[in-house]
Amino acid sequence: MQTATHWGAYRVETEQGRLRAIEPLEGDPDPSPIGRSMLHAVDAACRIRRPAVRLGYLQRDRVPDARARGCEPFVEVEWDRALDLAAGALERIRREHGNPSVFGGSYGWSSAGRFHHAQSHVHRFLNCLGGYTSSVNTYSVAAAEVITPHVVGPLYPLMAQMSPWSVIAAHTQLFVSFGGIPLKNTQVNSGGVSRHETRGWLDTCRRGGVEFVNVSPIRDDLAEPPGARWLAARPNTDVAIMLALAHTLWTEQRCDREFLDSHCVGFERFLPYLLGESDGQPKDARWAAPICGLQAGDLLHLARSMSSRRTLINVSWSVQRADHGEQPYWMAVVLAAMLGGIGKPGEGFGFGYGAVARIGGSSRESARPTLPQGRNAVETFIPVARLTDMLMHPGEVFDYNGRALRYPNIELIYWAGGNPFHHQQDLNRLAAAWRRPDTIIVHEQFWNAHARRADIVLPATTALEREDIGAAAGDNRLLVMHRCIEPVGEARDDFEIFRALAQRLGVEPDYTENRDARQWIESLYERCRERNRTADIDLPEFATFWREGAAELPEPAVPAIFLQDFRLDPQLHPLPTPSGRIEIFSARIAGFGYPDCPGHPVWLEPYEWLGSALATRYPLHLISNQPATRLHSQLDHGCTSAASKVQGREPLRMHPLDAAERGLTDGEIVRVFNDRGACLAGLVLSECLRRGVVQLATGAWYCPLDPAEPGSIDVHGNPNVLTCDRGSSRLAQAPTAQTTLVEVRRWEGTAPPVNIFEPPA
Ligand SMILES: Nc1nc2c(c(=O)[nH]1)N[C@H]1C(S)=C(S)[C@@H](COP(=O)(O)OP(=O)(O)OC[C@H]3O[C@@H](n4cnc5c(=O)[nH]c(N)nc54)[C@H](O)[C@@H]3O)O[C@H]1N2
Ligand SMILES: Nc1nc2c(c(=O)[nH]1)N[C@H]1C(S)=C(S)[C@@H](COP(=O)(O)OP(=O)(O)OC[C@H]3O[C@@H](n4cnc5c(=O)[nH]c(N)nc54)[C@H](O)[C@@H]3O)O[C@H]1N2
Ligand SMILES: [Mo]
Repeated sequence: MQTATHWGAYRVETEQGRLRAIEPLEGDPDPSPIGRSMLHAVDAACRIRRPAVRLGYLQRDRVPDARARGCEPFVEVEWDRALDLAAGALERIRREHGNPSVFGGSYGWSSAGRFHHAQSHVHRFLNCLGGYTSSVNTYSVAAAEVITPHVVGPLYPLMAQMSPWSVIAAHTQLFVSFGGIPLKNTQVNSGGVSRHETRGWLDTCRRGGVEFVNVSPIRDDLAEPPGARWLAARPNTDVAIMLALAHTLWTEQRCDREFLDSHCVGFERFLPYLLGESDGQPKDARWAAPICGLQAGDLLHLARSMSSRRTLINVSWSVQRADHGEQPYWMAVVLAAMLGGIGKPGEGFGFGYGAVARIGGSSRESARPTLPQGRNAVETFIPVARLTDMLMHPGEVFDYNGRALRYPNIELIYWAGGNPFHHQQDLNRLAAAWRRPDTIIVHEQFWNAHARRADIVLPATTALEREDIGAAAGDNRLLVMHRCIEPVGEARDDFEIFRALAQRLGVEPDYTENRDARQWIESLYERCRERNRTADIDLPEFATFWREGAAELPEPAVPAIFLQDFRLDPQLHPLPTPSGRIEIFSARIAGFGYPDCPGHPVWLEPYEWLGSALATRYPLHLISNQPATRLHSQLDHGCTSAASKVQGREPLRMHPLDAAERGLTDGEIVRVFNDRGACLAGLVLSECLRRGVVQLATGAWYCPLDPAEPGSIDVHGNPNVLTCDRGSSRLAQAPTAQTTLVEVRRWEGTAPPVNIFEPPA
């Protein structure tokens, strides 16, 4: 038997109905160690085995107190009782407050598998009931998603067209990456990855002589190939660096002025800013050096190397997960335009090489099976990271991408397949806001912080307990996912839970279309096969696919060169921007009149950073990046993640000299804090960090010492008790997790136990 996960494909062996072994599927050159965690995680003590309802919610006729959410014991109930309660709440709240009062954004990665995709089922189910308040954009790339359509075109089509590694290996001479190419992240791909190839491609690049420059606060963001040049920049200062490079290109006549004329608009509106004619400050290397903490000479040298080699500029997704995160993406495009290599093989810009496995992979655009979600009759939405603001400020107006929107009044939250108590910034603020709605319904597999803060908890199966199809954009393989074991406890598929609710609410035929899960899987496959046939791609019929376990999609015959058509003929192949060209100045954005996102890229100080006054109190910049040992909060209780912990806490990396200044030693428990919150972590000393920067990956299950006390210290090491919940700008309102200052001190005395992996009372 086999299964597919976001971190790879695995062969599964069972014995008497229990998992015996999970091994990477043959043919994967670089499988992920995250897979090892699955074996014992699936039926760990923290697995949710039965439906459960918060005590106060069951007794709400007597004690109607939503404030007790997260602090009260749960009562296990029969499925029928739980479903009646959930259906009753959906019925009552929609009647009393209308469908916009139901929040069904349900953001999150859920599990791989095209049919049992929990978030899609939430949407489909709520659409059958007349709709819900939704969310737009992602935590991953929200600022990029909103800025790039104004500048070069919609983000996802652009990323799908980016040149594959084979082109880079053959043509690029200098690969300059802001935020590195962290191989830890290429373990993962949304929807799955059948072969991990990035490490191999980086080695091919090395053998081909590609030089790498890593502009990042952390050296091992580009550990392979070895020998990359490290420019240890202060976090959130990438735009200042890029401006200085641009200034050098211009003043040393290293610009491609022809390309700026023929393929871009608005350079003349940007130039006075670059040269300081509009504000008295030239954005030269001498100006940038003290901002970014690099030598002016290094910046001049880099600009000269970039203009004399075939250069690719890559910006990691993390770079835009920050205050004014729109700017580095815009400015990277402007810098690449000034170099003039856009559309030539191995030159120009790239977004997110190293963010996930698929970027730089070679695949032909073709259909994958997808569950139709129906139409949402409610128009109310929020930019995804404005979750807490929405709950705190119903009725308030806010800006988003040229529009004034109003936060709805939310009375019911429905969530399946995501963990806001992992992903949202400033968890203390979220915890307070979470007490406001009337009802919170969650489908979960494990008793994590999110499940513990629900009223009605419905236990969901894992992918190992159900059949499905594994397939991801950018991956050339469709995989059969077998039902390897019976559901643990009384867990049910999300689909079956919604079917039972739909039946109670009179919309079962709309939701199921009279198909069971196997019939759905077959029909999604056949629809995908049909759509591929119109593109001359042949897939086997379903029975053959199921028997053989996999189907291959063809790779493109010739690797695509990113934006080559546009380069060759911008009239015939215009970009999908207002002018059809690269917008160095955007009249549309300028027309919005946002001081935090004007008409061309600019350096704007983040609300907190190492150059701000706050750094005297909180002198360390916290990077809360993606964890190497798990997917976000998923499998934090598995062996791979557990092995990385220090005294049971999430590891916090710090430069040895910063530790010495504070009298801290490797391996001890420290308290990380700022005005928003505090957590414990286990100290790891490393010279891979720039001084003044500490790193604590996301995903340790949030475990406040006293959940009833607002702002109680998290004893496990979740960085989102420290991050700030502010939008990147009025344009994108994107999350800004990477803009965070903290201080670190020794934790005196015995550290409180981490009991989050035991089920709640
Ligand atoms: N500080 C900081 N915060 C961040 C980030 C950062 O870099 N720094 N990164 C952000 C980014 S980019 C992202 S994408 C988000 C990720 O945030 P999420 O996607 O919300 O994180 P996950 O831990 O993957 O949560 C998925 C949840 O779904 C559950 N689940 C899995 N499969 C199923 C299923 O089939 N059914 C049901 N019902 N549940 C299922 C899992 O148990 C898990 O609790 O975090 C964001 N938060
Ligand atoms: N193993 C694993 N892989 C994953 C995930 C996971 O949870 N686990 N999550 C996946 C998801 S959802 C996403 S969105 C992608 C995210 O992909 P990214 O956003 O690229 O990932 P991060 O690890 O957050 O950041 C990469 C590096 O950027 C650097 N960095 C941070 N801030 C700055 C800055 O201001 N300037 C510069 N120059 N560098 C900076 C940090 O040192 C960090 O290590 O990863 C995916 N891959
Ligand atoms: Mo993400």
